[in-house]
Amino acid sequence: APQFPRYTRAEVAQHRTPKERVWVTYGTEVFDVTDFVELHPGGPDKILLAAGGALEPFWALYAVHGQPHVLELLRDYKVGELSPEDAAPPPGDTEDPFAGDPPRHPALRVNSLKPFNAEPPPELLTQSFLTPNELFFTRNHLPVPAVEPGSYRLRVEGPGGRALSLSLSELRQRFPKHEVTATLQCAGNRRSEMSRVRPVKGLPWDIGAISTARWGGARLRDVLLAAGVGDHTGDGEWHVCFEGLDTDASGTPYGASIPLKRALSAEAEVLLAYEMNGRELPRDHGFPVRVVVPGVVGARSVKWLRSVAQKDYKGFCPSVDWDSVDFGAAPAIQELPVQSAITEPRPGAAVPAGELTVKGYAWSGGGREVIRVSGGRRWGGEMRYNVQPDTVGPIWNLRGVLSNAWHRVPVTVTR
Ligand code: HEM
Ligand code: MTE
Ligand code: MO
Repeated sequence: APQFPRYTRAEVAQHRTPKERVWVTYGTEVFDVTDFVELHPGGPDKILLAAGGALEPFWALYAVHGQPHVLELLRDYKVGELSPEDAAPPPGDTEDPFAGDPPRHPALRVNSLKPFNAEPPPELLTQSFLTPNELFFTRNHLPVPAVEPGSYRLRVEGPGGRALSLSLSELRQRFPKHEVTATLQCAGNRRSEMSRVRPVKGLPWDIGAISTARWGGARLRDVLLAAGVGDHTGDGEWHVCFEGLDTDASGTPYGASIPLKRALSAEAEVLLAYEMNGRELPRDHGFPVRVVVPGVVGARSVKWLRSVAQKDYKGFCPSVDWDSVDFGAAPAIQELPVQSAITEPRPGAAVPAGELTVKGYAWSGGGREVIRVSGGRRWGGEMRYNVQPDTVGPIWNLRGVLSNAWHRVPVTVTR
């Protein structure tokens, strides 16, 4: 058998483009797949997402690779072995408050590491209708709480001092499981386009702070009714407040609220979810229980849920939510406006003259149906006669939220 040279992971990481040659690892072996990039059945852009690192996290998501002929093909490109000290990942730092955060998928585009905020690459966002859990965008304000599922309790406060304390198994057993396919979008999605008009505050999200999953859990309505919360309060100023287990340095938890009317509505399908795409909720997305409010700004879908309480008006609910902060005395953002964006081709791409396939997503926001998506001179979604604005200028705001103008992607046409 031939003797292969040894390389460190850092050396492999220097090979990320066809110019530097494209290297990847699989197990403890190193491959130079530069000459396969253009031949890849899944497209050259996708293989390049793994360039300079391990294939396993990507192949785990795209099962077509689990066939013998794929490994055989890879064998032809072997150029080395990983050096022994690099075969295992480095140990974690224990002083760091974020040291207990979970491992993440290398394809995620990180906007902030601590706290962790990241979005899927556009090409993978539209590879499937349901976003794989590992690629679902993540918006954390604080370290991820470590929750022991056996001792977890959810506190549900009803009127007149009544309260319910539910274990995870009680939540699963006492209430029927309900499933909802819902898209979550951060109010700051596409903020970076607003910053190009004039600088704004907040994380520089590209078009990926939006993802879709099939959520499973108890209906919030059922749990509230069991705690004695009912429709008797009318629809005045009543809200339901949610608190997370993630607290800041002063001990204040992340929190948000929705109107009681929506919380009790069977049609609104608000969930206390413990499953995401048929699996246990991942730690980054709120393990063991999170709220999912379909059609409403992501900030209301509180993760690592510790309490639900009915309050007589919104002022009593905690609010440390900086990416959808209230505009003065105006009511907080709830339903989101119509949104769409192009995921392929990418800005700056060279494309052949002639017909071109464009991929993207379109979403109605408030849970209404999509009527049409217009292409040609513009890319815009139209939902129940609610259309996207053509430019960012008139909707620009200091917080950089609700950025939903027509998405423009400049490309170079080659011949
Ligand atoms: C399909 C090889 C990396 C995504 C395939 C197929 C092969 C292949 C042989 C066709 C399988 C079949 O249908 O029999 C490779 C090799 C890679 C690599 C050798 C690395 C050296 C990646 C990466 C991604 C990816 C990093 C994702 C980020 C896909 C997808 C398909 C595919 C989505 C299915 C295409 C379709 O049918 O739509 N790949 N792949 N591949 N690959 Fe890869
Ligand atoms: N819940 C808690 N407890 N802590 C948080 O930081 N972020 C919110 C919301 N729920 C947050 C939270 C925001 S602003 C968004 S957009 C969504 O979670 C993102 O959900 P995801 O990370 O599962 O995509
Ligand atoms: Mo958000």
